Amino acid sequence: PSDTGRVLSIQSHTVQGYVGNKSAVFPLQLLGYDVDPINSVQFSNHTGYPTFKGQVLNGDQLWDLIAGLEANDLLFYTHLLTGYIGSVSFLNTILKVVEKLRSINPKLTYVCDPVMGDDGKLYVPQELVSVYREKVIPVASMLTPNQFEAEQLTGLRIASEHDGREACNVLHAAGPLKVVITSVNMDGNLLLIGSHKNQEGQPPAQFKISIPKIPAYFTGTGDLMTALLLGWSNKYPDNLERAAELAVSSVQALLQRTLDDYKRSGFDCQSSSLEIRLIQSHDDIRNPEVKFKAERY
Ligand code: ATP
Ligand code: PLP
Ligand code: PXL
Repeated sequence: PSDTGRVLSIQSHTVQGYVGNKSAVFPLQLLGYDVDPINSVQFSNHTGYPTFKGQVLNGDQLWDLIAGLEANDLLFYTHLLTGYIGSVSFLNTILKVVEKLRSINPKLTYVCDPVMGDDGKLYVPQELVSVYREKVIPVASMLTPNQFEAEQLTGLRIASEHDGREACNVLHAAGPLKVVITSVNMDGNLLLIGSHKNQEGQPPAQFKISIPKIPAYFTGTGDLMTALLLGWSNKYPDNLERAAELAVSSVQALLQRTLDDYKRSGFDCQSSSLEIRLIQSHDDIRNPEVKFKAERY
């Protein structure tokens, strides 16, 4: 429990636009963290554009960077953050990284966004699902799946709030003390469901935050959300509700600014995914006004 930390963030880099490390590093720095990014890919832009170019880091190349840090005694981290991972071999190397970092700091917090898909569709190879389920979830401290990912990991269908809470229970049983299902579609709106297992043998403290759905599609918001949840839950280690309120409030202020900005320029916001106005939202990240409140179950 501390106000700051040193985060190793293994995520995508895009030259243009904000996904992966581009949407996680700046906010964490604004919240006072030292962030060391490893870029799992370097692409021209995110993959939702008509085309993209660039390079993919493989597991051996990731391990090479870790070995370089270790050789200079530079492997002390308080947090590891991972997002979109495209292959089983890279994910297996991440598991080696977790083990290595914990051998140096047994208290390392591993925040895992198990990015696999959305809206009923996988966008990673099917084999990744079982690696996440069997090997990654057990070593994660905090997990931030969306509805589809929570379903993939638990085998449950999430059709109600009750199902969402049950999925959190199943995920806790596999390891992580903190679980946030970042969005569940409910009657056209979004619901965030949070769950914090404080004490062994006790049921977890659970809550929800209702979020009106903005009629547009954004890219990189999941990565931003997980980074903010890491940042705030480290500052409020016993209050996941508070951390989630702060994170959601920042994201919503940023999305509103993004939408307003596109509209001002006469852009048709339904026609394609919007690039978030991350830098312009620095005040909303540093000092969010809490407009979205958690309701306890
Ligand atoms: P991942 O695949 O990285 O696990 P995800 O699919 O949950 O993430 P998003 O669906 O982008 O990521 O949602 C992350 C957060 O962004 C949500 O909790 C919500 O607060 C916000 N958000 C995203 N899109 C919208 C939208 N159209 N309207 C309102 N809020 C949104
Ligand atoms: N589409 C593709 C092809 C992706 O690789 C990703 C990666 O995470 C996404 C969509 C998801 O973006 P988000 O994290 O905003 O849900
Ligand atoms: O936001 C997730 C993400 C991560 N990495 C790359 C992406 C995306 C979303 O499109 O293209 C390369």
